[in-house]
Amino acid sequence: MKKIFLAISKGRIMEEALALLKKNEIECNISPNDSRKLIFRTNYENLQIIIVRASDVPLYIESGKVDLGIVGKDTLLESNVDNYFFLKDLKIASCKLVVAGKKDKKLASNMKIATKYPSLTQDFFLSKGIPCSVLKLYGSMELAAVLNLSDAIVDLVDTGKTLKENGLEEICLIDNISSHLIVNKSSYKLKKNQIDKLVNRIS
Ligand code: PRT
Ligand code: MG
Repeated sequence: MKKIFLAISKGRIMEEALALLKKNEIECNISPNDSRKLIFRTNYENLQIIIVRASDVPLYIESGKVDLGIVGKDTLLESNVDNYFFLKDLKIASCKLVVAGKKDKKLASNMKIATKYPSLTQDFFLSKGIPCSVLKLYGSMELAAVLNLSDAIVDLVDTGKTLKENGLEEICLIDNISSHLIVNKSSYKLKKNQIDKLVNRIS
């Protein structure tokens, strides 16, 4: 039986993904929460779990070094990687991708948008026929809108608390987001039976 490598995004996706696997009786031999290891053996056949930064998952899958990935749809929309197949919407780490700004802000031509998703932001505004300029930031997009560094932001919203506490509001929805299970295209050809069996197991 061939080894199967599954990359899981660090942070909140990891928490929910490990819980989902556990519910289906798949567990790491050592808990990734209590260890500095990066590769974990599991109790399921030849499955090994790798914990990586969310935005690195698409590259690991593209390279084929890792067969499967659990990654946010936001990260997939932003990446330009495409040699993977979508296997399943795991419906975990759900949130919304939105344009947000100060009260009563509307979408308008030549807005300056702060975001950690420059590529999908450009695609979204282009699809609306609204030209915009994008400011790539790495943390706390909300601050950019509050300080008028940008006219609006493109960011993820879960409870809405962060927007509210900073006096911001949703302007429009771009997409509903959750974590997807994806597979490298050649891995799927080579290990189809093993992968299908694993996917069916994760219900
Ligand atoms: O370093 P990087 O931020 O890329 O990754 P990370 O290791 O910090 O991971 P983490 O934990 O931030 O997880 C990122 C992934 O979780 C995203 O790619 C999404 O697919 C998913 N996810 C789900 C979220 C949220 N919900 C979410 N609410 N990622 C981030 N947020 C942030 C949002 O950016 C905002 O700052 O939470 C804040 C809003 O939350 P509410 O509840 O106040 O609305
Ligand atoms: Mg984060």
